[in-house]
Amino acid sequence: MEDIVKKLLENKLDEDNLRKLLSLGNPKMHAFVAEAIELTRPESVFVCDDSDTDLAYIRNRAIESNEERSLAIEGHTCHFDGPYDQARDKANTKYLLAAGTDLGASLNSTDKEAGTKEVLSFLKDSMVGREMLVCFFCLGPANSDFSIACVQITDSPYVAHSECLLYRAGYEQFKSISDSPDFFRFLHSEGELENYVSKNIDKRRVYIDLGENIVYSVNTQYGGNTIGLKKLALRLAINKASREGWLAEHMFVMGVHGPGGRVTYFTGAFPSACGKTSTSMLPGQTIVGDDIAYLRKMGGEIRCVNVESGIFGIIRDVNSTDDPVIYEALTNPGEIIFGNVLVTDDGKPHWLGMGAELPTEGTNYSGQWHKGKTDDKGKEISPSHKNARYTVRISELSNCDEHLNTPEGVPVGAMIYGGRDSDTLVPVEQAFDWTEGIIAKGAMLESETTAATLGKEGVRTFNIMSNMDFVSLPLGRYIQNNLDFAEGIAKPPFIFSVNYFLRGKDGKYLNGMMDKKVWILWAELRVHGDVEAIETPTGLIPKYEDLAGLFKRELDEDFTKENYIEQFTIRVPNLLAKIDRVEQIYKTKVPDTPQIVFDVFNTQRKRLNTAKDKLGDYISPFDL
Ligand code: SPV
Ligand code: MN
Repeated sequence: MEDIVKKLLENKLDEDNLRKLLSLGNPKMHAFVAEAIELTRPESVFVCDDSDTDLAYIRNRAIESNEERSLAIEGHTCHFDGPYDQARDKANTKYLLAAGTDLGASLNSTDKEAGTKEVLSFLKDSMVGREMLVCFFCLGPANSDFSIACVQITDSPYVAHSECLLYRAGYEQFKSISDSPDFFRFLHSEGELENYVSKNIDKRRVYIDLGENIVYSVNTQYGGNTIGLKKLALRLAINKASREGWLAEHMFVMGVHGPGGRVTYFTGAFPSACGKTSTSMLPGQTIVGDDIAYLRKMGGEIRCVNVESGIFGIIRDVNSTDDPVIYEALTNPGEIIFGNVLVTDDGKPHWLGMGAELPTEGTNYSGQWHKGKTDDKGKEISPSHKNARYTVRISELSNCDEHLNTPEGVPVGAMIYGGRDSDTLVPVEQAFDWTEGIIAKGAMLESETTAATLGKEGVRTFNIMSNMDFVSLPLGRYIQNNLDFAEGIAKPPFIFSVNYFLRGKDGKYLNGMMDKKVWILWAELRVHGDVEAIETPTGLIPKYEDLAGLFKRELDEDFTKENYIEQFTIRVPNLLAKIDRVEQIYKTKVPDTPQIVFDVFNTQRKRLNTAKDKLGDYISPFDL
C-alpha cells in the first residue's frame, strides 16, 4: 500500500475499523477510501463487515441521525426526502465524457474534466463533523459469473440501511476478488442538511465516470439518486456489459406458473411506475426481482439473475386487493423502510390508494401536514407523495422464488416490454421473432411520463427498452448488442409487448388491475405452443376463446366479445403514427442506428397499409 494511503487511513480510522478495511487486500479500494477521506474530511469512518453487529449499527445510526423514524410496527421505519428531492433528477445526472469519446446526442453528458471538478468541489469537506460509512455489496448472487463487487461510501445512514435491505452483502465477495481492480465505486454525500434533508438542491449532481467505474452523487437523498447499487450501478453495468457481451436491463424477473406445475421464467422491461413491480408480484406466481436484471449466454441458453435482493417499490395503490403479498409484508413486523408516506402520531404509515380513507393530518415530506396545506406555489400538498416508496427484502415475501440466489440464475423463456400507452398498442402481442421483438417491441417503446422522475407527467416519451434513463453507450450499438445477443441460442426467448393503460372513448382504462395476470399466463402458454394465435400486421395476438377461458378460470370473470374487440382492435392509424414518430427520432438523433431497424419499420408499415386497404383503419381481431 502506498504510504500516503496508509497514513490517511491510519489517521482517520480507529483500530477496529482499520482492521476491517485492511483485512480486504485491495489496494484500489483502499486508495478510493483514502481519497474520499481526504476530499470530504469526515469526523470518523465506520467500515461495515456485514456482521449482525455492524448491520444493527447502521440501522441504529439511521434512527439516531433522524434520517429515519421508528413506526408502530416492529422493524418499520420511515424516511423523508426534501420536498424538491422526491424523484430521480434526470437533468443533473450526467456521464463524464473523456476527450475523444461520444455517447450520442440523446444521452446527457458533460466534459469529464470540468464535470469532475464541479462535483468534487461540491463534495469537498461535505462530511466535516459527520461519520463516513464504508459498505460492501455484491450485484447479483455472490460467487457467480454475474457477480460485481461494489464499495459504497456515504454519509447517509438511510442510504446505507436501504442498501443493506436491497443488496447482497459484499464484504466476503470483496475478500474473494482479492486485489482485482474490477469493481464499482460509489461516493455519496447528502451535503448540508436542514431539518435532516439535503438543503442545497440547486447543487444536486449525479455524475458517472464510465472509464473509472465511479459514480459521484451529492446534495440529494432520494434513493434513485443516491443508492449507488441501483440506477447508478445500472448505468455502469450497461456499458460494462456492452464491452463484455452480456446485457444489463431495467427488467423484473419472475417465475410464471403454467399448467402441471411448470415454471417459465419471464423478464419484463417497463419504464418506472408502469406496472413492473405489480406484474412480478402477481398472485400465484413467484418473484425473483422487480427492477434490474443481468442476462448472460450460458450453455446455449440465455440465463438471468436479479441484480438486487430487495424491492424499492412504489407504495401508491398497494392495497390488500391489488397487491396482497406486498400489503401483507407492509402491515406486519419485519424490516421495512417507508419513504415519503404520511405518518400519524400513533406511528402508522398512510399512502394513496391503500384502500382506506386517509387521515387529515400528520407528518409528511413537507413537515407537519394538514388537509388543504399548500406548497410555496400554492399547490395542494398530497398527504403521501405519488412516488412514495417502501423498501423490503424479497426473501421476506411469501412469493419469493426458490432461485433468487441461484448463482447460475434462471433460464429466460420470454421477455416482455411494456409502457403507458392510452391509445395504440393492444394489451398483449407476441413478436414474430427475436429481431422484430427487439426492434418493434423494445427499441420502439414509448411511454407517458410518471412521478418517478422530476418534471411533467403524462407526456408521451420515447423510452428504448424502458432503459432510456440508464443507457450508457450510443443507442445504435445498444440495439445491435440486443440483436446479437440471441446468436448461437437454439431457442431464443419469445418477446411480447403488453399495455395495461389502454383507455376507451370515455377516457376510462379498459382493463382492471388483475387483467395483466391473464396476459402473462397467455404468454406462458404461447412459449410452450399450448395455444394458437391470430396474426396481425405487427405480431400475434390471443384468440378470444383462450382469453375467455383464462379470465373465467383465473379471475372468475366473464370476458365478453365486446371487451375483446374493443381492447384487441388493431388501430392502424395510431400504429402508423407511432412508427413515424419513432423513426424520426432514430433518423435525427441516433446516427449509428443499424439499418435493420429501419427495415423492420418499413416491413411493419407495409403490412399495416396492406391490412388497411383490405380491412380499414380499425380492424376487429375477428376479421383477421
Ligand atoms: C425507477 O424509478 O425506475 C425505480 C426507482 O426503480 S429509482 O430508480 O430508484 O428511483
Ligand atoms: Mn426502476
